[in-house]
Amino acid sequence: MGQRGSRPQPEARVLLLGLDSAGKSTLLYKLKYNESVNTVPTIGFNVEMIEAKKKRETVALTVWDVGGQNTMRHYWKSFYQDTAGLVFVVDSSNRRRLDEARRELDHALRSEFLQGLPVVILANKQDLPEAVSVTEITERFHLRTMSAERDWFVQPCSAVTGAGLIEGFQKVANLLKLPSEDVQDNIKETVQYLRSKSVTSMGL
Ligand SMILES: Nc1nc2c(ncn2[C@@H]2O[C@H](COP(=O)(O)OP(=O)(O)OP(=O)(O)O)[C@@H](O)[C@H]2O)c(=O)[nH]1
Ligand SMILES: [Mg+2]
Repeated sequence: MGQRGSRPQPEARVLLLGLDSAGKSTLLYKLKYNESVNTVPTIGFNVEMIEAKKKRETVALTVWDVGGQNTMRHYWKSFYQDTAGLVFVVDSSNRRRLDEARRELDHALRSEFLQGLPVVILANKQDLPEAVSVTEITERFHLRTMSAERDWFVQPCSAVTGAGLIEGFQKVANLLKLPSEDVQDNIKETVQYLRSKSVTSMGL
């Protein structure tokens, strides 16, 4: 991109959070490589670059997938700065953990770095018969009360079939505000560094 004097491709950072086993890494690999990968719990983070349309432009999204186990949640805040949009993944088949997921989302959204940012909730594992609906997730997460603070959207999806994944990331690309040029330059530098080292994941 950025050929023949055209503006460089816009860049934005998207943070992928959710409880352990929600399906974050599975869906990121499905989206990026269209492959079903047997994941292990993420102790650290994975990072992948994907593209999405924003109006008439193509935006490069740097997606940071941070482990969701209890001990990992403590590190989530180190990834907040310069984030333009949040994608929060929920295991829709695990009704028992919906309140825990909601609490963790509420806690993250209280951070000053995430004020006003759009959040797309991916209601994952919709391929399973016990999956709860978008309506139930909207109610259980009290999302309607959040409307004054930020844009939000609930997208049903399945990391196994791939259904709904592109739509979810398309939605966050549409809702997010592109960061300042300085932040975009920082993102580019980070991406170049990661590429030069062939790093797509790192332990913490
Ligand atoms: N049926 C079904 N299983 C899924 C889906 N997405 C993920 N899984 C399974 O859920 C388990 C956990 O998936 P991961 O992608 O490792 O979950 P994670 O959110 O990255 O978990 P942490 O790295 O611990 O935070 C794996 O066994 C996946 O195969 C889905 O959409 N449907
Ligand atoms: Mg993971």
